[in-house]
Amino acid sequence: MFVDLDYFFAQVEEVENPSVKHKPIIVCVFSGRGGDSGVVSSANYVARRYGVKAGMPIRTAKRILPDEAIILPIRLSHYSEVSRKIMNLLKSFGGVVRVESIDEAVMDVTAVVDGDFEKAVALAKEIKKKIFDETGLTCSIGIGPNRVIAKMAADASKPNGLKLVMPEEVADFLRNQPVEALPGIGSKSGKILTEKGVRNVGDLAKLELPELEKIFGFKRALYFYQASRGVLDEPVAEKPPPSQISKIITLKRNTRDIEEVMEALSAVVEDAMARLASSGYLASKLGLIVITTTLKTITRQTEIRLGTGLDENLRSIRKILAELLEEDGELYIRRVGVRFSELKKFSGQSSLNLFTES
Ligand code: TTP
Ligand code: MG
Ligand code: MG
Repeated sequence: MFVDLDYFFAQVEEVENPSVKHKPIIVCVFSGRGGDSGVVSSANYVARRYGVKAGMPIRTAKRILPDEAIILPIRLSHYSEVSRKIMNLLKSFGGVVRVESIDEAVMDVTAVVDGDFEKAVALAKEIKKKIFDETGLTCSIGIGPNRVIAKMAADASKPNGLKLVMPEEVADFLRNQPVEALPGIGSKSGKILTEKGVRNVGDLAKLELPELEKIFGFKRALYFYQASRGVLDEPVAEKPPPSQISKIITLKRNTRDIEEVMEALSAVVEDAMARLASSGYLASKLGLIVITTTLKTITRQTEIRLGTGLDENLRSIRKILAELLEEDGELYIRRVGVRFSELKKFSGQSSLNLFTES
């Protein structure tokens, strides 16, 4: 079973402010280099009707959207919190849950439904209702004999969809899908294939392994070979725990002004904390990463209490940074980041306090 939230970031904004519901909504990542520089992160389906999509420059989106469009800055730590809540709901239904990204998860529910696809459909309906009741968000769920088919079924059912592809329907389902619908085929591979006259998955499934290997190398060729025939049967396994979570950015200009660096770091720490929280881990070490104008990398870390809040983490980072600057009067910083490490699993209670306590 594959679960993907519909227009996730934009839908969170919509649900929290229903008055914007029927308007085009785009959530943007402003680059911080001024004006409208940056890209679209998520657009609701109203905005998509105008051709707005993720990855598009904000300027382009503004040009094609009407005046009443709602343009919002990304709130990643908030979406991560919503995501974590939803992933925990999914885990409460049993089965193996592998979180694939902030808005998608693949679940092996074979044992939960005794291998019965109709029961899986009933379970998916329950899951959709639970997510909606708890968060107000819709998602799309695909069900199939393996994860590739389940993901494609979810994509094909969007938005607010539910689609089952039975084992005996796999060949028909795949035949007429465009090759780009196959997970892992991006626009680049898609283009190479189209140029060879391979337009849909049915065409792809006619190619033999050696032929694919010449174009894509063995590993990808084998994946395309199996996936296009609907026979990819990787088991669903939970992800191994991360060993660290880090985030690094380039400063707007080179500097050794502590206030300037700390201002940039506050968003960096917040973002890393959001990812830490949504991963379900707490850190006992926090490190500062500094890349100087001479391209030297300096890392230095400190112990922190499990579950420290944003302000406290910023104080720790500031202290390390002040020491570095004091030790070396020639140090000018070009890039800066933070790293949480020595992670420990935490379970149950909300980590909301991670963002609010001081
Ligand atoms: P997706 O699931 O790819 O997209 P979506 O949820 O916005 O829309 P859909 O209904 O088609 O599933 O990505 C999940 C979130 O990840 C998305 O809301 C925003 C973020 N994202 C980006 O920031 N940049 C991107 O290029 C993409 C594709 C997604
Ligand atoms: Mg989505
Ligand atoms: Mg997704």
